[in-house]
Amino acid sequence: MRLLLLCLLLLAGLLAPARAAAEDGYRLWLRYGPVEPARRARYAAAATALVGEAPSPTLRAARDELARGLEAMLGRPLPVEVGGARAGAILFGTPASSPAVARLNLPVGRLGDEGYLIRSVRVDGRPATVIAANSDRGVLYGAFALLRRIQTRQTLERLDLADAPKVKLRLLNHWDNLDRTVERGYAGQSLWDWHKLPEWQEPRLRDYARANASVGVNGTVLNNVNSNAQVLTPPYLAKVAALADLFRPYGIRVYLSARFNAPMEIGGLTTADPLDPAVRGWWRDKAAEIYTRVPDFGGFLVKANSEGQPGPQDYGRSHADGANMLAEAVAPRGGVVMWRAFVYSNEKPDDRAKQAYDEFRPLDGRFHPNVVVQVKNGPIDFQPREPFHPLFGAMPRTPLALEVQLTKEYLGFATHLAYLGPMWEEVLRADTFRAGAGSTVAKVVDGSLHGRTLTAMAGVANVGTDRNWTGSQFDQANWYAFGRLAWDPHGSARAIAEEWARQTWDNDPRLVAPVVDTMMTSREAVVDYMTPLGLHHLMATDHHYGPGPWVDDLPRADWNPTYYHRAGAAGIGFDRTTRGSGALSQYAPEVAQRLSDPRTTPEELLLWFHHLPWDHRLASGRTLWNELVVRYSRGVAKVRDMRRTWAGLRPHVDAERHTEVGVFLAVQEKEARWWRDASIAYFGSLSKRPLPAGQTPPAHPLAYYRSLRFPHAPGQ
Ligand code: BDP
Repeated sequence: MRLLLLCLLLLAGLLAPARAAAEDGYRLWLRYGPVEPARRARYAAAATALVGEAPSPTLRAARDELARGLEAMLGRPLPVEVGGARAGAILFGTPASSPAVARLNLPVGRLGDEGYLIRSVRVDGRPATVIAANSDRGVLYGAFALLRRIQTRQTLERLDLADAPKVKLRLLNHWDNLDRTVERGYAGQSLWDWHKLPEWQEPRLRDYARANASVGVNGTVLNNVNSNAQVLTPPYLAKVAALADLFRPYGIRVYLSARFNAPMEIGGLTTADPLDPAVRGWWRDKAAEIYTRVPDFGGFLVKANSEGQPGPQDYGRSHADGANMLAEAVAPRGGVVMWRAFVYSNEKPDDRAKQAYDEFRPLDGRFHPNVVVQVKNGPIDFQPREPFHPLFGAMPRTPLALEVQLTKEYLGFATHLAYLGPMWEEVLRADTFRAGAGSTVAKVVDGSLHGRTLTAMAGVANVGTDRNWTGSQFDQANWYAFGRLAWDPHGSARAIAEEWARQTWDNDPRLVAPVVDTMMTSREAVVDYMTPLGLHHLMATDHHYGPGPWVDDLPRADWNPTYYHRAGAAGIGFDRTTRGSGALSQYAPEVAQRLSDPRTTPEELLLWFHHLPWDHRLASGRTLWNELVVRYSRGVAKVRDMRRTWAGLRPHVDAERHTEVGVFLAVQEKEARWWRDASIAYFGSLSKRPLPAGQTPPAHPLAYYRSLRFPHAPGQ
C-alpha cells in the first residue's frame, strides 16, 4: 500500500507542470519578470537581436546577461549575431571588440574605465540601440543599465545616456571568518566555502558576482577585518585565487584583510615593526606571491590598533608607518591599502567619539599615494543615527573612503525592515563646511572637494548562504542601494528605493508607492524606537540584540551604554560642547557653532551633543522626558503602520515573499515594543517623571527587561 502511494506520488510529481521559478528572493533585483502584454510589443521592437562579438569573459558575461534578461522579460530568445543589423538590434561592445560599434564613432573616450553610453542610433538606415564603452567592464555595466530600464519600464526610444561611476573603488567588506561564520552576519554562513575551495566553486558565487556587477560593485574584501593570518598562507591563497578568477569577468577584484602581525604569526619573524627591514621584506615578498596567483589583486584592508588588533603602535610607530609599509608592498602592481580609522582606546580617558580624529588628522599628508583612510560614517559605530564623522573634509591631502554597514548590527538584524538609503544619503549630503558651504561628504568621497582621484566607498556586506542572500527580502535593498550610492554618492535614496522596488517586486503603482514610502520611513522608525533624539549605543552587550541602556559593569568604560547616555536624576545626554568633551571642536566652526547650542542643534542629534534637564522644552512644547516617550511610541506606531501597509499588498505580491516579510514585520513590531518599554522603564526610573497623558506603561517592570539573556544571538 505504501509502495503504491509512493509510486502515485512520484508519478504526480513527474506529470506536474514544471514549477515556475520560486519567488524566494534568490533572484534579487535581477528577476526579469515578463513584461505585461500591453507593453511588450514596444520593448520587443527595440530588442530584436543582440549584435556583437564577445571575445572576452567580461563581454560574454554582458552578452549572456542581455540574452537571459531579454528572453525572460520578452518571452522569446533573441538571436545573437556578430554583424549586420536588423531593425531593433541591440549592438554592444567597445570600438575594439565590435566593428559595428567602431563605425558609429561614439565619444566613448570621455567615459573612463568603467563608464558606458546607451544610444538610439541608425545602422544602415535601420533603427538600433547601442551599448558602448571604452572597456569591456563599461559594456557590462551598460548591459545591466539597459536591462534595468526595461525592468523599471522606462522607454528604449530616443536614448542618449552616458554614465560613469563617480567613485573609483566600490567595495564590499565581508566580515567573514575562515570557519564560515560571519561577524555581525545575519544571513547564514559565509558564501566562501573555504574547505571545498579551490576545487569546488558554488554556482551561486556567479550570481553573487552578477548582482554586484549589476550595481557597480567592483571589489570585494573576502575576510573579516578582525583577520586571521592564515588567509595569507599558500593553501588559502589558492582558494583566494579561485574566487578572483570567478569574479574577474564581472569586473570585481578581490582584496584581503591583512593581520598586521602576520610576519610573526605565519612568517616566523620575531617582530612586525613596520620600520624593520625584515618585516618590510616579508610583506613585499608576500604581496609578490599574491600577485603571482591573483594578477589583479586589489590590495589590503587593515584594522590595526583597534579593539585588540595588532598594529604599528605596538612598536611605537604611527598608522602612517604601518599603512605605508603595506602600500609599498602592493604599489608595484597597482594595489591599494585601505587603512581603517575606526580606532579608540580605553587607556585614553577621552570621549571615544574624538579619538579617530585626534589620531588621524595629524597624519594628513603622511600617507603614500596608494593609501586610502577608511572612515565610518559617524564617529562612534554604525548607530541608527550619528552625525557625520569629523574626519570628512579634515584631511585634504589624504584619500578618504566612506565605510557604511549594510548588515544591520545595530538596526535590528535581519528581521527589522530598515532601508538604509536615507541614512547614507544623510551622511553624504552633510555639509562639512571644510572648503566653504557646500563641502558635502559626498564631495569628499567622490574626490571633488580636494581634487583627489583615488576615491572609495566601502560597505560591510550583509550577504550569506541564506536562500534570499541577505536574511530578509528587504535587506536586499541595502545591498542594492550601497552599490548605487557608491556609483553616484549624489544619488537619491528615494529614487534608488523605487528602482529597487520595481525590479524586486513589481511595477504596479499600487505596489510601488506604498513600498517606497514604507522603505523611506523605516529607518526613522528604528531610530525612534531604539535611540531617539541623538541617543546612541544603548544595545545589549556583545551581540547588540535588543536594549541594554542600564549596562554599566563592562571593563571598558566606553563599552557601557551608561557612558553614552549619561542619564541621571538631573537629565540625559552626552555633553560634547566645550563645557563637556569638546568633540564639537573637531568640526568646522560653522558646524560646531550651530551644534553647540541646543536651540540650534537639530533635535534628532540633541542628546548626542548635549546633556539636558528632563524638563528642557523642545520645539513641540513638550519636555524632554515627554518627547522621549512620545518618540519611542511613535517608532512602534510606525512599525504598526508598515505592517498594515504590507498586509494590504497581499494581492500584489507572491505568497512566499509576502508571508516572509509579514512575519518579520510582526517580529519587528514585537521587538520595537520591547525596545520602547524597556527604555521607558529604565529612563523613567531615573527621570522619576510620570508618562505623558495617553501613553501606556511598559508591559513589565524594569527588572524583567534587565533579566533577559540571549547567549545564542547570531552574528557574534
Ligand atoms: C563594531 C562591531 C565589531 C567590528 C567593529 C569594526 O561590533 O564586530 O569588529 O565594529 O568595525 O561595530 O571593526
